[in-house]
Amino acid sequence: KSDKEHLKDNDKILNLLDRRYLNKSDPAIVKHQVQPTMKAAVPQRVEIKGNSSSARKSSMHLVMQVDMTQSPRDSDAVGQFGLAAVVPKDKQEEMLRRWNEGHFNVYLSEQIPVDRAIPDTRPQTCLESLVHDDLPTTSVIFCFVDEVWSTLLRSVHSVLNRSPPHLLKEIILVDDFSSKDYLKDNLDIYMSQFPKVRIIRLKERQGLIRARLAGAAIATGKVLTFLDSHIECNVGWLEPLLERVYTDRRKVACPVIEVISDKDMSYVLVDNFQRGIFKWPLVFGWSTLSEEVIKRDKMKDSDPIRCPVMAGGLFSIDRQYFYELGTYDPGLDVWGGENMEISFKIWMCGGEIEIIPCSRVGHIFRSENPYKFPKNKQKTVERNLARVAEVWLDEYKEQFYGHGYHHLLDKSIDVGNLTDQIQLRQKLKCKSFRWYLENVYPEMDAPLVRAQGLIFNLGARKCLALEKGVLSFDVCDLSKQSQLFNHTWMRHLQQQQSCIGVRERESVVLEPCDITKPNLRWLHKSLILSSDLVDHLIVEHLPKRTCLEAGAQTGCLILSVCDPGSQFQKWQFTHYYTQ
Ligand code: LR7
Ligand code: MN
Repeated sequence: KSDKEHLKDNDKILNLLDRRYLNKSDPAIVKHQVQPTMKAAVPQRVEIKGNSSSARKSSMHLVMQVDMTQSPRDSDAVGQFGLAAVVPKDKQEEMLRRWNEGHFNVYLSEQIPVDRAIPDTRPQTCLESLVHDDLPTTSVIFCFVDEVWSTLLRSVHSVLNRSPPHLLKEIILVDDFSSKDYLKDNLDIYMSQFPKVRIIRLKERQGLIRARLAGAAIATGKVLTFLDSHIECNVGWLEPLLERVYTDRRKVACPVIEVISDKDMSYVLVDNFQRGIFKWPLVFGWSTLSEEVIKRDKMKDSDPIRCPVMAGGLFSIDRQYFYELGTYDPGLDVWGGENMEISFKIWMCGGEIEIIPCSRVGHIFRSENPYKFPKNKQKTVERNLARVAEVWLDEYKEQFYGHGYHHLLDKSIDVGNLTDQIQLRQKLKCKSFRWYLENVYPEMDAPLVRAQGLIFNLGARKCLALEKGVLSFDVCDLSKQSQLFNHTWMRHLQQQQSCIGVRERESVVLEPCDITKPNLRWLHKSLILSSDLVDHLIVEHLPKRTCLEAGAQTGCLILSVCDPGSQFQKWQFTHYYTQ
């Protein structure tokens, strides 16, 4: 898109803002500052001379090694140094009562200093890593809805205290229409001591995706850094992220996400060599790199780790590149799926996602969302994922729907208009999902069908054949095209464009395949055990269990009440790709 078009998009996003608050947040006079007890160590300069291997000629320096909270104001405070905090017996009740305000130990969080020290968990090798002197500036964007006061403050303080001032252009707080009073005037007053903090408020609940976009729309830093609003940035967290973006603007850099315990608020370091992955149906997860890969690539624990997908909440991206990529799909609502969307988009359209082990940020993982979804949570997330699948997964979208999301096709749920997203993908000339799987995530198990080959009937002791539009049985022969079928992710029994289906509850028919039609879907599993033994073919959409049967006399296909003992109802493919 041209710059003009970007501006138009941004205007749309800015219209979501509650303009009453826009000027209020402008830099105010510094009233009082949190008193540092120790100055940040002056970064040591290192001149890069002659033919350095570095692509750029500018000089480099070591990353900040100490921050002012390393030696905190109150070393005896609760939770200081990231240690576990204990709730006194007489406060247990209060603790439990307040838990649901944030679905973590809100009581303890309040006792802990907003600028507590946490252990520096960077691997040893990070001590030697250099960053350029002329790194780009960043705008840090926090969006939140009804965030707990103490954690929001601790998040902001951790950025202010542990980011080199010249790299931190601003901190943008985007209030996604919170209902809590303390997030209104009190927040404005508190933050007015920090000229770099800007607050914007949305006039309606938009969800984290459009809230982040509103923050991005007013950001002025060269790099956008998105963070969740219940985090603590660790020492030297920022420079390694910016360094990566600086070396290549198409690199999207994520910190290692460490754990702030929801129970005792302790800072827990996580294992090395973790990367972000997904499983069907687009479920995010972590996976440790294998020993072989680490050995093969001679990886140090400080080396960037390529990630098929990012967790979603914490990353730095070149601002202009973010807009070139078309930002997020603004049609995604509230929460969920946007991490898949941006990850596929980045990789398939020429970028890269990396975890940078020298950058570490703690995050409070909560068992439940502490805010309400305007509509049902499951439906919201499903709809978001369906948008992502429709735009990015190509032929693999059947795998998504096939892993428990068939119903999204049936009820013809409204995923909204996708034209812009599909056009964007074409305009950016993004690669296929198959390319992504082969090149970025080859470990992913992604067979295009569930089972394939001959379909052998145990009673008839013959194989199913489809000749001239008629189904029959024949002596099994792998070389005959007419006997080769797929059991697809849409649970179709399919040969080319033809699918075996059920009409009027009783007859077996052939129809053109159509993923939206439930009468073409067959469950393939054993009736007796709940294990994954494959034998019966059960009509999926009928309320009473109805099975596909080889008619003993007639030699054709019939439908019968499922019977675990009937051999004529048992079917076996020659090849199964999944259990
Ligand atoms: O409607 C909303 N409006 C908001 O502003 C809903 C949420 N939000 C804010 C919220 O206050 C928070 O600051 O958005 C941020 C993220 O929401 P969380 O903290 O409830 O999300 P999460 O930590 O449970 O989930 C992860 O997945 C989300 C999927 O949409 C987002 O990408 C989150 O940013 C992401 N968090 C992380 O990546 C941190 C590590 C978790 C893991 C794995
Ligand atoms: Mn979170």
